[in-house]
Amino acid sequence: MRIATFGDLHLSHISALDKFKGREENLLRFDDHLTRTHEKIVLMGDIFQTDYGFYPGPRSDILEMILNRYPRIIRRWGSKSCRIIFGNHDRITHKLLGTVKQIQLKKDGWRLWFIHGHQFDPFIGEKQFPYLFTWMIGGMRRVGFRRLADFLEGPFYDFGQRLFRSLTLKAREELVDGKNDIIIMGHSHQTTCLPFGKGVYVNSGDCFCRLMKYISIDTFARTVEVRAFIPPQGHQVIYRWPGNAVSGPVMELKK
Ligand SMILES: [Mn+2]
Repeated sequence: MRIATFGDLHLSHISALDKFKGREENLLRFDDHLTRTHEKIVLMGDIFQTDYGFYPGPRSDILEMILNRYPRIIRRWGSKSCRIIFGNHDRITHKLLGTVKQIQLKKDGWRLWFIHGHQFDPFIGEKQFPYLFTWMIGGMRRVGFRRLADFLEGPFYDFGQRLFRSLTLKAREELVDGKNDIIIMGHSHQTTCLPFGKGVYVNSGDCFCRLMKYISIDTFARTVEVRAFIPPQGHQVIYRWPGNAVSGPVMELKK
């Protein structure tokens, strides 16, 4: 089975806050490509930024506004071949849309575990206080401090994720124990493909208009690739497992 996964789109309810800028066409084109080349699609969480409302915390009215901004792709994501995992920014979709915490799959003798990964982040976990921080960043964007907000959500966040490597450490523990063969996470925004033991931990990182990254898993051929989508129907391999490696120019420089 060929499975495509991606996440951390952070779709938001108004343009000023939406890093995807409401460009639904890009998502539809991306979906055309993925569904043409894969049998199953898994969305890895933080698809919806539900906590950028006027007061802190996740909000169902905000979610509804986001769903109304992206009606066609939301309809496609509701199809049988697509599953959605929730992240820390869209936990409320568990109740409201029936998204799941994780997927454990056994296919062609391979054990795969899909989970957003905030559960292993010491700063977030299941706690509520990070909503306040996120909401403040949303507030900064509203009042025009976009560059400060970008810094906090970009380099500052990256630094913390690299320093603590908590998702990587969790994945390593699970893989070295031999409990899983492939672990797929999101959340860290760090594009990753790290072999541990006989398995591999992969993370496609974030996914924005200018650089739409995804993971392509083939359980029959037993390969995992981290790819960048090249519209309309192409892709570039960033990492491949087993094997290496970065191939071609590093797309991330274009970001
Ligand atoms: Mn997250």
